[in-house]
Amino acid sequence: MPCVLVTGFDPFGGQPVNPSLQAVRSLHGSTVLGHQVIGAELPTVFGQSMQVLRALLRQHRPTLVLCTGQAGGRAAISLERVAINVNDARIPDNAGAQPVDTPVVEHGPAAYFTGLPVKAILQALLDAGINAEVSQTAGTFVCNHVFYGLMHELASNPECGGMRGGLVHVPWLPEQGQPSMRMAEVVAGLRIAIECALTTRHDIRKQAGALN
Ligand code: PCA
Repeated sequence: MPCVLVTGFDPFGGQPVNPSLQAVRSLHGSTVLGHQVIGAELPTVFGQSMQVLRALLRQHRPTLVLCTGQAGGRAAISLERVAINVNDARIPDNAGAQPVDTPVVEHGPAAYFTGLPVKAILQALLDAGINAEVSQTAGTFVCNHVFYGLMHELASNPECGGMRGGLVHVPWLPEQGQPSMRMAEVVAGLRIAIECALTTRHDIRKQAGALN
């Protein structure tokens, strides 16, 4: 059976939980449109997160890769449009490293666009009544690091030919503070994002505001 790889991060920055990891655990083992969903945990650590992700790509050879992470302060599922070649950490990662103004990939391109059809996913999520937005920045911490690393891998590693992927941020859970989204809604939203990505080859072109 073809598979979809969905990753989440371990808790970081003093938070007791990470909703991305909880959502991924809940999706693990399910089937979406004939694809088995493999949920996996990435460490919130520069460098090591990419080593784990590369090993997962080699092991599972997924059709689609959906990386997810927590974005405190955001109220909506954020469909990230662009990954940039910068590590610039405001806080230490879970191994104590805090790189400032270093490239994710030495001599790599400045940025990669997502491989996900973000406008089509936005429309599908809003149609389902789930708060969603297209985001123009995934930040410069470990999520952007993994997002850029994933897109670089998909673009440059022949073993990853035909794979598509990208990253989405999810809000805090209600118990972490506000703004927040309930876990059931996050999981439903990620499932819709997977379905839409699997069935949409070419993204729709519509101004985000016109989709509300
Ligand atoms: N969010 C962080 C890293 C891990 C996570 O879940 C980020 O947005 O970079």
